[in-house]
Amino acid sequence: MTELPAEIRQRLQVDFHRPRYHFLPPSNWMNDPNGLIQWKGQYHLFYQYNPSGPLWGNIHWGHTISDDLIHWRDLPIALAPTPGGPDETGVFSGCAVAYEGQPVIIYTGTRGTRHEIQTQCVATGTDDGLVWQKHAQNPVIHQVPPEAGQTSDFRDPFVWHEADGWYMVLGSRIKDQGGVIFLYRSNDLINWTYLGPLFTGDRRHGVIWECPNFFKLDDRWVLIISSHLGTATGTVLYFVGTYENHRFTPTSEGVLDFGTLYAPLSFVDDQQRRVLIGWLREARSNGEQERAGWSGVQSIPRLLSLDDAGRLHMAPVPELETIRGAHRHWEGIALQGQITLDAQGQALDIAATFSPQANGSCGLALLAAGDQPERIEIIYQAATGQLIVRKVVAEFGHSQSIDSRVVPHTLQPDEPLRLRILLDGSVVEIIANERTSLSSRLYPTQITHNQVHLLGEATTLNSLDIWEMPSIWQ
Ligand code: DQQ
Repeated sequence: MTELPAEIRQRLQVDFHRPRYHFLPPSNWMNDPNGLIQWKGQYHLFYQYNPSGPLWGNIHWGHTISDDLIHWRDLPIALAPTPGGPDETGVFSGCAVAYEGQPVIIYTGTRGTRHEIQTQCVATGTDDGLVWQKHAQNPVIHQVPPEAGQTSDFRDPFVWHEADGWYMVLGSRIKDQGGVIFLYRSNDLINWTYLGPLFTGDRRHGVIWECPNFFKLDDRWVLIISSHLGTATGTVLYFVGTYENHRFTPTSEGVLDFGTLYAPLSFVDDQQRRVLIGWLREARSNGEQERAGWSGVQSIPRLLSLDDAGRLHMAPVPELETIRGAHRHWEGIALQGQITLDAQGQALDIAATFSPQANGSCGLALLAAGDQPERIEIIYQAATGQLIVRKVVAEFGHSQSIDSRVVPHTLQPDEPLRLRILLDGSVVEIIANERTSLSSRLYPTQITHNQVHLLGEATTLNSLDIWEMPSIWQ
């Protein structure tokens, strides 16, 4: 008998590496978020999904729905490859919009065993958004613009509406140069006119650009791209600038996430909030993913804003606060070394504010167990202006592997360090001062590795709040 999604979730609940309050499918592989839309008041999240196993391949669109961006309900698969169709080897990433009273998905279909033929396709949903009909005229865009100098990377449509019609950006690459975003226009989402490259990168910005997002935020335009480094998936970059005559000119740029978050997708909800969700990649071998039976998690949705310096700010949606459980609070502690806190857990929401002196350092260790080395440390060093994430995991019961990530994070004079950390099984989302994001994964060897240590030298802890987080699936 086929196991129901709820039964699968129940069975895998004993796996303490599985997140409890982040979305992931009942089992198997998930990567990019797709088709984010608020339709008839409900949030729809689609996702790149392999229904046949926990590794990438056989890509469909999975589907889930929510009233609050936190609690999700599993729905049947929305899109599957059609044998002989333009998406016969994969239903790749894309977006969803509302058009003439119907929800419409625009996605990339692939053909060929290496997905080397990539075209853009359209599907229309029923009123409840549950059943999707592929358009008879698919593919609606099939030719890579000649200036690309290649014909195999051309994907991930992101569509928005302007006073004079619909616009689409597509991720691609220019041979021997780097990533490029191509721009199109349409009146009906079916017939598209090519308007030229919106923006072209160079080798510094990666070889292929995937999953573009392009939108106006306040009075500026933001372009987000996932930069594929050629061999493995890479980093998410953003550019802020102006948009005139169908060309984008950046005035500032930054890294959206220094860690495991990739292929994010954003949309505007009925509160006019720009909300972003990203795929939190695993950091373990294929064999381990197969043994676990699942792979891939979506980030907690984040609200986007810009500061005066043209930096992208991100904060978890406030809806997350409504599910917080038991709470502990500390304040006004002069830090001189490690303090083991009377707070434990592998699913926590943490908000901390520190004032380090010029030579100070401060942070937290999570998933720790007494003096054992296994843990993840999140440390700020004031002298170098660096945020350091150091992971130590036991291997084969004795030796340790150490993995450190060091990223720049400069504070203004008198600006405190503000850390928001969402710990959830093997997921660690870290956002410093709402503008430096570093998402990480750590797979503790024991369920008892759940202590929180406060770390610091020459630093005042202004405040620390820790909430235990529940499962969203009960
Ligand atoms: N994942 C999809 C592509 C996209 C990539 C395939 C980014 O559409 O470019 O699963 O992770």
